[in-house]
Amino acid sequence: MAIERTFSIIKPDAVAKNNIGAIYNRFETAGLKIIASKIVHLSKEQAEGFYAEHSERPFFGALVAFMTSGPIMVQTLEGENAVLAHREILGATNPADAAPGTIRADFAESIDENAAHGSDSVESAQREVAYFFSTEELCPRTR
Ligand code: IDP
Repeated sequence: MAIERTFSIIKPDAVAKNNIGAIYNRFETAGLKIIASKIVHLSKEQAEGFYAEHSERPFFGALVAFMTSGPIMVQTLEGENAVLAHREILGATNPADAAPGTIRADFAESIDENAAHGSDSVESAQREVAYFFSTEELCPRTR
């Protein structure tokens, strides 16, 4: 099993509903370790940059408006096969399709406001971690 890092966002809807702790509990129960964490309120430019790959999609404007509508929690998670392990506990993009017991099934209302983000590959994770955290801010577990 490879030890990987992945990037996670608790989106404005879940932060507004005070679900940060409940979602962190899901990470820790799944064996994912939080090695960096902060609360931030994205600017329009930051949100557009983060989601640049979706810039031609019809929902891009709504996605940027939502992601800048309030604070988000961003974190780097570390663990065995962390990218896939995190995506599994996150559930499908549309909460209506998300498996019971997943974060999006339990905390999200709609595909537009779906509670959380998780990197979809090791390569995406590297880019996304670096978008928010410097190397000095990452605190790997030594015990
Ligand atoms: P993911 O977050 O599950 O990786 P992506 O396809 O990368 O899904 O889409 C990024 C985000 O864009 C989604 O989490 C969701 O908030 C939003 N999104 C994706 N598809 C749609 C859609 O069809 N309508 C509205 N928003 C969407």
